[in-house]
Amino acid sequence: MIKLLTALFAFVLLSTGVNAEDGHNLWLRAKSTIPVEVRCSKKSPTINIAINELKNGWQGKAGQVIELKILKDKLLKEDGFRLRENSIQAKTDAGLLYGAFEILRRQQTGESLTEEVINPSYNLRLLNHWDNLDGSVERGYAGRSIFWRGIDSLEVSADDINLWTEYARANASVGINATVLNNVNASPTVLTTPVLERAKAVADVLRPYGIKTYLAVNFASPEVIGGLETADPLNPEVQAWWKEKVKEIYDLIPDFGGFLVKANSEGQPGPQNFGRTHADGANMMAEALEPYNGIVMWRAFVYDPSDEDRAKQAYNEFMPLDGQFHENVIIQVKNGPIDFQPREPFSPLFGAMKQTTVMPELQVTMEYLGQSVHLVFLAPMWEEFLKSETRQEGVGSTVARCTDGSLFNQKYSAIAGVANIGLDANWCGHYFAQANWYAFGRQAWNHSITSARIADEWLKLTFGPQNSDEETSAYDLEWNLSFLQPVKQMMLDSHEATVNYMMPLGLHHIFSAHAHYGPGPWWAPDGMRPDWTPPYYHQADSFGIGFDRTASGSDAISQYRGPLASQLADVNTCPEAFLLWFHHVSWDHKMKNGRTLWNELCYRYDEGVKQVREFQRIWDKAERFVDAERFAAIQYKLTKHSLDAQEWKDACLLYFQQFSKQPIPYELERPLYNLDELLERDEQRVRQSE
Ligand code: GCW
Repeated sequence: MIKLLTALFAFVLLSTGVNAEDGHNLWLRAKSTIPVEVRCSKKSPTINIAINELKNGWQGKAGQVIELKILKDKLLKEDGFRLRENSIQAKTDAGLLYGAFEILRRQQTGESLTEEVINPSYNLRLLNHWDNLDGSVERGYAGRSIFWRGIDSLEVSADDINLWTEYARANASVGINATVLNNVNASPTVLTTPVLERAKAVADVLRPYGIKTYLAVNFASPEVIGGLETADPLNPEVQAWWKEKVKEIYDLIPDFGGFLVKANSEGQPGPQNFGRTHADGANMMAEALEPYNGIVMWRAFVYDPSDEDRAKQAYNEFMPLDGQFHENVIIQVKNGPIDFQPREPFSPLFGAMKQTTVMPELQVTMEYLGQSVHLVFLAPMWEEFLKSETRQEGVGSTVARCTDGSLFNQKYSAIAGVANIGLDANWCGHYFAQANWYAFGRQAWNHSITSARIADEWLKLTFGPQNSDEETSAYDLEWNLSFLQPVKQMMLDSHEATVNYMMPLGLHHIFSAHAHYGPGPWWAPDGMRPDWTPPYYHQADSFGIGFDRTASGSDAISQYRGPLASQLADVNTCPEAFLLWFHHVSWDHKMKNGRTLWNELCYRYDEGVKQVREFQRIWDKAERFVDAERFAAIQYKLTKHSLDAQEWKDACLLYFQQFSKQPIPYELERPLYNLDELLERDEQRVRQSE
């Protein structure tokens, strides 16, 4: 009987090629491997890891000898490497590790290996964890923190070490080399000695994987935990306090990276509390860190409930300070001028601050994109952003080139992603959200890589057949055609689909309440800050819809460079994807395809819903290629995703229809909900969350 069962089991395995998986191995699933000999004359913990990865993952020629070599080479940047058939050469140990992961990825994805030099686009490729010391994660949708579980629970367990090692390995495999362990809404407690000791334990695990540790700090720390009467950056006692604290950190973590600071933003303390500027505050910290080569990443995410358009405020605040920051200060700017919306134009600070190092901040966790429920591949959104033409230094001065050091003379170049990682077995809440962690790493390493290539790699590594036997080549072919191609297309379409059913044509921030999940174009409780309510952003009225950011409105367009500004300012040349971001447009405005704005809006929302229904179909057809566990979980989420898309469409169209007073084009599907029902449902949700 047992024999029979085993045979049956083996048959099922062979015929489907899929084992049950919980996703914990990410894109690093175990593969059948082939022996290889790896040589290196230098020894180090990092090189050991590289050697072991090659030995445990080799799928190239049997019996091949690979040589790892450290050498000086003008063509190689710090973490870069040169690949040859029989060797990996690099300037640093980490470079060898990245080279090892590159070879293995190519073997597993079937990409060829020619001799080439591969350098990273940014020196600093970091994750920002919004993890609180109590173990909760702000805007986290994948369980609790992997680093913290409360200040009464700071001892380090063997499980911690295992998990941090897996985390480090996953990051190194995509080139991420830095991490901020805690929330930008930082508790001052993070700088107390017991907490720093736990940070040291994390740093010790991450170090061999080439990853440096950073902390987010609270500007008021000298007052709150240091017992000083002030945190004024120009006060000598405050300066001495920071120097002392920095020394304590470096005694524990000799390669500590530096600080990330959210100051004078959303209620956080900052130098302005003492009548000082952001430059005064950042420079004071930079001076403390400078002797150790540490850096300060100072966030530009600032806005107040004033009469000024929120989209303009970061630029207004920071542009006058250009040139005043120390060399080891980097201004961290969110990709768009508002806040990680499904689609935003790039922030005008990119390329404009020419004497200051500026780094993009992307959000990997999907606060505004369906969280861990919707299936959204973010690479196309980031690709669009990185390729945006700022026109600051003529054609070709894309955001990528304005930040990677190729246009401006800068010592550091950096890019950050707000992590989507938690204690969930699959790390990210949604299996497809793993692709966004992967994509962030790949784009930070190579900002010119296409989203299609990233999706291709990720799908092969995450869902591909694990067995490379000759006999299974028919299966591989089938897999390529019937799984890889359609599922890849689904990923590539998923961001645009989300924009369609949530906020097409430049609409933004029309979420209900502070959960930032469901639709709430109506949401504006009495007494709420207007810039936290959707009507502030969509401005719908009987004439039309959209935020007038031209010279007759808030004039935010003037913050963009000449030729781009004039293109955006003209309603006829402004890209339609940003139409309602920059213009208040009449319901009857003629779109490029001849439809009226109202009709086009209806078509877009409808299209978004149809796209998600198509994703369900694609996934159902993929069933035979995926293990039951992952298949069912994704299928389940897609059902909810579809329902949500429908709700978004009905809520927005029925609400805006009160202003347009026009019918939804009759050829389109009718709403399935009515507005009162949706309002009632929303109210209930808001009440529950309070
Ligand atoms: O996107 C908003 C979030 C806040 C976040 C803030 C920020 C960490 O809603 O939760 O706070 O941005 O980026 O500082």
